[in-house]
Amino acid sequence: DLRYPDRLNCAERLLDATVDRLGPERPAVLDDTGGVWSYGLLKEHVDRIAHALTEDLGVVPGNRVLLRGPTTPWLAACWLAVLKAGAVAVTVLAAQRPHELATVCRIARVRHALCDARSADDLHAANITDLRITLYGGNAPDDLLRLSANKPASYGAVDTSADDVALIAFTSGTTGHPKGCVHFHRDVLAIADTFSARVLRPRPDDVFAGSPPLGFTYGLGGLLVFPLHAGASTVLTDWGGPERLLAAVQRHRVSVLFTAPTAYRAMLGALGPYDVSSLRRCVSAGEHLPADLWHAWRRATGLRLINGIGATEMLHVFISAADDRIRPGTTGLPVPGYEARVVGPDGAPVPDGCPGLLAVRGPTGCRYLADERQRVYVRDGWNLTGDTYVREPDGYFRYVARADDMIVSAGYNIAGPEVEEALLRHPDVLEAAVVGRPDERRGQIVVAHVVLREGVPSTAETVADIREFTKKEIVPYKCPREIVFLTALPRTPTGKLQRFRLRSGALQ
Ligand code: 3SK
Repeated sequence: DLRYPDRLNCAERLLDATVDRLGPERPAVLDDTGGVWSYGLLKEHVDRIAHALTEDLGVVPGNRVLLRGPTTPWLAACWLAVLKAGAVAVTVLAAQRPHELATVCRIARVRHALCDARSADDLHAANITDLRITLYGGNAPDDLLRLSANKPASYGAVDTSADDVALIAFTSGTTGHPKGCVHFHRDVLAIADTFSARVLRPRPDDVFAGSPPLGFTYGLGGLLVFPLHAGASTVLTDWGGPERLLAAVQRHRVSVLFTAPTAYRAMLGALGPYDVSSLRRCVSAGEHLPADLWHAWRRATGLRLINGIGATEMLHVFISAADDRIRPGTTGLPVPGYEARVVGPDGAPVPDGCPGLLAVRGPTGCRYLADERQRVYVRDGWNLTGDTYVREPDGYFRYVARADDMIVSAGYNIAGPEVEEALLRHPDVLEAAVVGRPDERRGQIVVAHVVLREGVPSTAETVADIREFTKKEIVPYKCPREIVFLTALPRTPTGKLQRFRLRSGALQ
């Protein structure tokens, strides 16, 4: 039942209600140094910080508060405290640069910033007027954790409305133009009551971990909201490559893993020495999951990856499947609570089996902050995510490409991801990204950008070999006309491919 009471503070529901239900002793948050906070201790820290925010920093309900720092238990505590105090959390990635931070603060009218002392330089360098910056985790006398240490251990959450704004999340901007997405208190609970409760189905004895940062709603949901909602534990630490994540899985006996296809591929190459037998749920989202990777993970671990598509605009995942409903090569079925369909340019549904634009609606949806692009994203109540999909006759949704990643060459429509999947089957190819490049004769030509596995020479012979290989895998008109070797693909801090940088040819 997704009807919520009119008055609702989601942080209180995630934290205080869980303490009431399961008691204060259960482990809530773990860090990578062996630190464990019980639910009782997490609540104490959150409540003391909420006191300091309101009594010392002058935060009042409705204020927008920027949160910036690496993934740590303290960042999570600050997020919960801001919401308990009735203020609005504006989440950014620790990697965002001064000019991006200034843009976010301007768009979201941010008044306060809580920043990990280690990430302070860029925020100071942004030189944002009327922004009160408070650091946490440092040695300054006015450090937030010092201010909060002597505050009362209990704070009565502000009685927010279910429709009050809880957070403003910025899209990672694969196009380079950030947009702020507004989400209400009820939205935060809705993602837990839909994808988490109906597809993931976590248990209180689960231990969550993963790579997406809390500044990305994929990480916020997967590594904070879902575990707290289930009364489970979560490992909050920064992603430091496949070995670090695998070591965390082994050390904390992680059972629920959230990451993206690129990371699953990287972990496959590093799996050997690690014991990952504690894993029972592995979620893949953020990018298209190729079927060959799904099968390789299954062979290596015995586990079926739970694929999903989500969006910052929708807050979290809205198409997915678990257990016997998983069909490799597809994203899955609409998450209970959401509806999805595939439409043509006029917004009318196209027949099953035909590609079109993915349209979705449900308990969460896009509300851009003061941005004209709202009218493009939401039409007739349906959110148009910008993905090209096919709906199969039995209701499964299959990803084709991002709508603007379709390449039209000599009159043929070519989906970049299909060519990438073929390239990835070549044993020397570690990563691949395919874009269309303007061409006088053909309109566009298919250009592949390839990261080779370690030790493979980037020679003309390798190009010829990969070309020959792809010709056997896909019809020749889809095969790359040009292959460019790169040492890494350009990605946003959340790991999304920046195709616009490849299209410009600037990286060659
Ligand atoms: O892929 C995304 O952009 C995303 C965003 C929010 C939540 C989940 C996902 C996968």
